[in-house]
Amino acid sequence: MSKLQDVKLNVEKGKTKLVAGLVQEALDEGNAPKDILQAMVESMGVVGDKFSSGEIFVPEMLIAAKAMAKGVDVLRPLLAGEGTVSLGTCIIGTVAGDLHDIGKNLVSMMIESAGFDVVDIGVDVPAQKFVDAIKENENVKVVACSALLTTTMPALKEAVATIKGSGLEGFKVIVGGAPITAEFAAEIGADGFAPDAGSAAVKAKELAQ
Ligand code: B1M
Repeated sequence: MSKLQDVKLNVEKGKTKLVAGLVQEALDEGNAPKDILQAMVESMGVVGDKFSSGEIFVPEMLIAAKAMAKGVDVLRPLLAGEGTVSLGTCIIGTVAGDLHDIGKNLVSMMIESAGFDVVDIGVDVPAQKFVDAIKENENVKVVACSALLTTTMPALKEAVATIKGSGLEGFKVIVGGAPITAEFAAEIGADGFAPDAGSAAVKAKELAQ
């Protein structure tokens, strides 16, 4: 079995103690960090499918997420760049009612590597907390809101409306997450949408200029 396959299987099985070491071994074998990340993202797809079919339950999903986080920790220094000039501050969070943070953390990492100072306000973030964070931080250029559940799409809409209705200016709002489409983003008044972490960083840079 290839090391990449090994990483994939152990993330799926939620082997939190093994994954970091296996990711390091996959790197040592010459696999590119982005390919290892992609393998782990695919594992989460398998985990999601198993959850949908009733083969596994929330605790198994949670432990797989923890295993992936261990692997991402090993990749972080390799995926994140060493931006020297700041493009401004990016506030990022997952909207109210939503506890998913792996995707948000990857987006945060890529936006940081694109040259922003990232202020991560976490998960289950009420709309007003995004506004408070914009007020509390200097030079905010981008506000990034993540939503991973179809049931939290209304909370994303509320977050965008609250931020836009706050009267604060000088930044753009980007949105994303598995159930979010460009159409929905436009409909709720977001300035930008990105389907994945890499394109979120490109979009943030584009909008901040
Ligand atoms: Co949940 N969960 N979960 N879950 N979970 C999903 C999302 C689900 C698709 C699984 C399934 O049924 N197949 C499903 C949602 C279905 C739907 O909405 N229609 C689901 C469900 C139902 C639930 C619960 C309701 C289950 C329950 O309790 N009965 C519950 C809700 C809890 C809550 O949030 N209130 C729940 C709980 C959990 C755990 C806590 C156990 C755990 C999360 C742990 C954590 O994040 N720390 C979990 C997990 C792990 C998953 C799956 C398996 C994996 C999510 C993930 O990390 N994916 C997921 C199934 C799946 O994704 N196939 C699932 C990998 C990640 C890299 O991808 O998050 O999509 P993603 O992020 C991508 C893009 O979306 C994008 O870039 C990222 C990287 O490229 N992106 C952005 C994300 N944010 C962005 C922001 C941007 C731009 C792009 O701009 C700002």
